[in-house]
Amino acid sequence: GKLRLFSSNAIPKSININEVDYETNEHWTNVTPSIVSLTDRSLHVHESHPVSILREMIEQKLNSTDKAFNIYNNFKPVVSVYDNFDSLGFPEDHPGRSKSDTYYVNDKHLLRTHTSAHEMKCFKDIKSDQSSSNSGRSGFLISADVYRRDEIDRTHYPAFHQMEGARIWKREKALNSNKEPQHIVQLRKDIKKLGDQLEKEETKLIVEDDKSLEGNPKQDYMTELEVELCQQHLKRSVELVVSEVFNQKITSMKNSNVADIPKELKVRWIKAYFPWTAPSWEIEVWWQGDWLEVCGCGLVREQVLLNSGFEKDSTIGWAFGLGLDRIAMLLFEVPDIRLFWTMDERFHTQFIKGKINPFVPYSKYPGTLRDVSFWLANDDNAIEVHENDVMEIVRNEGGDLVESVKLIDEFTSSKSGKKSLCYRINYQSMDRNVTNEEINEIQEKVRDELVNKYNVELR
Ligand code: FA5
Ligand code: MG
Repeated sequence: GKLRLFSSNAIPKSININEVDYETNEHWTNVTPSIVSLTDRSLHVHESHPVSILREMIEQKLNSTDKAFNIYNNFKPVVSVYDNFDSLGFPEDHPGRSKSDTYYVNDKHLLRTHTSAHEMKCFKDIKSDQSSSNSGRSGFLISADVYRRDEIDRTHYPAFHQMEGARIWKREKALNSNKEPQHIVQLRKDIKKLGDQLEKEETKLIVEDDKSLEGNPKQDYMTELEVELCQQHLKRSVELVVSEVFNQKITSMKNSNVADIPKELKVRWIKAYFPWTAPSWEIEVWWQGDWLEVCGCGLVREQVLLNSGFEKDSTIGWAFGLGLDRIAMLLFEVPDIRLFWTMDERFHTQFIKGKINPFVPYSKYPGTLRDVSFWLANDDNAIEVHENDVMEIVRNEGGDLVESVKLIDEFTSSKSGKKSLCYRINYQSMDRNVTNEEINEIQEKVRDELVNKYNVELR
């Protein structure tokens, strides 16, 4: 859905985020006060927050065998355009870069859209540990809040959480042809350890894996054997995370005598594309009748390793990026992603560090529907904008009272050639009753803003 924009609203000269002042840029700045207010919450490090409980569970599992991973949980959300996109080889015209999908602070800074923005920094840390012969670790886990302009509903929120993981191996040339190089020997050992751990879980994974690399080619600098082993290590590591998390859920269901306990865990590997990994995959988990997209991953492109200071041909490795919120919603039976951001104690007091228990709704408040219909301007000076811009107005005025926004009617008048749109907004609070007066006031502001920013003609 595209709408037409006339004037852009006034933006302040500078914006303060996490105690830093950023100069704004009239062509780029599109962060809003309601988004900025999320940037200092750091929910993923609040001990008893579901997202944090999940994060710790995964960190512990992955570091349980050989403590290979450095852990980073305190990176701030404003990053450079270079770190978020360029360093990872995103082409200039990649849609992820557009203002309709990404929150820009100015032309050089944005709210990270993924935790991959910190890969280079963390690879550099490993490299400098190696150089100082601080034996060091060979991987990292980064958890953080990430931001994307998106629609609003029960499972979509403009902020969510990811965990990035990576492992590398230093390559060694074989000393003689009878012996495999040390890193191959090491990889085989590491894979075996993961396999042994997976075997121990009570509910075993049933894995569907199309291993063909057709349309998902390997990098030239790696041998076929390296690709095969690195891929196995990556997939077994991600499977271990999935297995751990879902087995803990199944155990907690057994303890509370839930009837509908799954007897097996189906997962599937699908080919994917990311600019900084090759080959690349995504994993999905079958849960209560749906495939849940959990994680994207792949073998790290050598260019990223070179950008991070590793010598040519010296290193191979993998990376993954896992979405935490949807898994946390499922583990803790949280019906609406906005609950993670509520300030209501009745939500937060229900959870404790290290434990999975289902959320008990503390009360249900009715929603209130309001429609807004308008004619779009039909003028040569109009500027095209994305439907997300409309979502933004509603979100700005209504904040977390907005449960959903749906386009319910759309037609073009045969007489005037003008287009009419009707959006239905559901106002609903997770934690209190909202009054009609309050909603009318918000709805009035939404209508005003639509006129101010888009020059629409209200119906
Ligand atoms: C990425 O963000 C890549 N950075 C992942 C990656 C890392 C690939 C390292 C390769 C190497 P993607 O946009 O698919 O990819 O998001 C990754 C995961 O985040 C998804 O699988 C999903 O679980 C979660 N996710 C994505 N968008 C949302 C959203 N709007 N709300 C909640 N979770 C989301
Ligand atoms: Mg995806």
